[in-house]
Amino acid sequence: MQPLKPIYSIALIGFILGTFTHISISLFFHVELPENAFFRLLNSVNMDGDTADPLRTLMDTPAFKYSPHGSNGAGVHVPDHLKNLEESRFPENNFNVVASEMISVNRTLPDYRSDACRIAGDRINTNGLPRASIIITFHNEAWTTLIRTLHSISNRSPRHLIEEIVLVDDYSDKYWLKGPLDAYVRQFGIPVRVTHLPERSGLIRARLTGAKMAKGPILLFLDSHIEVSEGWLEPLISRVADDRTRIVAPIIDNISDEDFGFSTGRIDLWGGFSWILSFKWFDMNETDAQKLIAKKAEPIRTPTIAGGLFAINREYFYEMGAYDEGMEVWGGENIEISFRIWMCGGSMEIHPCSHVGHVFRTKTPYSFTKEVNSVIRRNQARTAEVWMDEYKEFFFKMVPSAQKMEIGELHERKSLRERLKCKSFKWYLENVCSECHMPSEYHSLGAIVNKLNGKCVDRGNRVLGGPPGLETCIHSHEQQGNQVWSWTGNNEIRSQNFCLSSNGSDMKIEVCNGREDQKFEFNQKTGNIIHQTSAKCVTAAESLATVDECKNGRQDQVWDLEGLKK
Ligand code: UD2
Ligand code: MN
Repeated sequence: MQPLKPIYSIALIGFILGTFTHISISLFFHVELPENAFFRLLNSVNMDGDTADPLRTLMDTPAFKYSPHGSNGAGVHVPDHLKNLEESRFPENNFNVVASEMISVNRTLPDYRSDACRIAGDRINTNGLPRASIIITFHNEAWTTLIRTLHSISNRSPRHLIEEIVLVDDYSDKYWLKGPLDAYVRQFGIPVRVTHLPERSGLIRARLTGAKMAKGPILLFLDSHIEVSEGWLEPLISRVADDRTRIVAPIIDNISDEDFGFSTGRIDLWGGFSWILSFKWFDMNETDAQKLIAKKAEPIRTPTIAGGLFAINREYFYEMGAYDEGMEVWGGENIEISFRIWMCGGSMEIHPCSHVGHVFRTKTPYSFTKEVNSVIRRNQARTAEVWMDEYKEFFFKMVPSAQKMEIGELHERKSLRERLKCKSFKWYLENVCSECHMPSEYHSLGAIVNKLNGKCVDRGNRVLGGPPGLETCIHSHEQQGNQVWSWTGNNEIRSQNFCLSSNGSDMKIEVCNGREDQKFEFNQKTGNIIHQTSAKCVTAAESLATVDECKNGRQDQVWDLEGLKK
């Protein structure tokens, strides 16, 4: 082991003294510790028992704020002796909290904007712009991710554009998110107001509480584990200031849940939704992508937003019915606000010049009062009932259990829709979401049942490009989604983005592409499904559907299309 250089030894001693005796070591604010010194420091912390607390104390020391790990958005390598800790603490937040604790809460990030965006950003006259109240709700967020969220906002936003940061603690049970947090946030030049909710409200109601506290003319909602990058704020505010009915979201970049490396998100994506009403990214078509490349700094119109990060005019937020207070905990509110804003006269866009990183994780770490899926489904069912007209059937066919669920009073939301004179869901599908996977015209919706063996066409575990399966029909079961097909107005047989297709000798499940080999006609008299280009009939084999020459009276070529409109 090499001896420490004097400067680092001094820093280290100051560091430890600062940790345990709370002596200010502001002298060392800008000391960057080399890697081995930093690890020695971590080693010096007693790793027995509750290791979280000494590490967290460490986080509070000014020197920690300048840890070199993760600088410039890099991922971190957790040293071997911390591997067990890394693994055992992962479930706390379903991300690598040990990696997060190694990274400075003030870490640097590159400027992720394109040249065009930088030029456009410089042209925004921020003096006349309205101020935003930033609203962040959290339930048991990790200390370092929450604190880094605040530092990144404070470090990379023009101060005069922020009215305040409103933090809503949604009934966390970690003590450091109470008093220590209240004390910590006083250091920012920005007023940070913290409220601790007396009961678990869920993110939707917690955001409503935050919005009520907010004083700025613009509300800017963020998640509690994000990092903003240079120039993120100006385009969001200026677009909302130009048109108060616009909701503007940033590009959501990825902060790895494994090593906290920051990587930019794709800009050629827009937001849609699936038949089960979850948010879904869609690839931009070639023409739009070309246009985007040509006008690099232009916002992208999006039918839905991911939900966590967006700016909205505060008065407009309330005029449009804020959020549905009947929704619980998590999920569904993003699709609800998207349908509502568009159908009731507003618009939504993603600004490619605003980059905000977010820690995406594979599952939610929260305790839900009820079973998690049923909470989300209930929220989605409320959205379907209020906003989707007859198209709600797509959701209820996919998720039959939601139909029988108690979903609460809808009167208020339905009268909101009337009061705002909102357009129909069909209008939304035709004018806003025409490239989404839900057909605005369709002849049937539901199972496709064979007369001979009573089995249902199933996309189940079939691989793309493989033949469609024929399986025992499943009724009111969650897997039923695999047997829900729509014979659409343009003669596809579609299940979400999957279409039946044929080359005239067998059948395949493909991604829908609008081409002729994906077109079928249904003959209501004979019950035949006829492939248009080959004029062959869809025919049941043992466990899959194929095509064969049509013959009168062949029961394996007779089908029943559930939900056929006569
Ligand atoms: C996405 C959205 C999220 C929200 C969610 C659907 C992004 C980046 N994130 O999932 O904002 O729209 O979809 O509901 O678009 N929280 C509470 N109380 C709770 C549960 C969560 O305050 O009971 C907080 C949580 O600490 C976080 C925010 O709500 O700050 C969103 O939760 P998430 O990060 O678990 O959601 P995410 O990003 O998976
Ligand atoms: Mn999140």
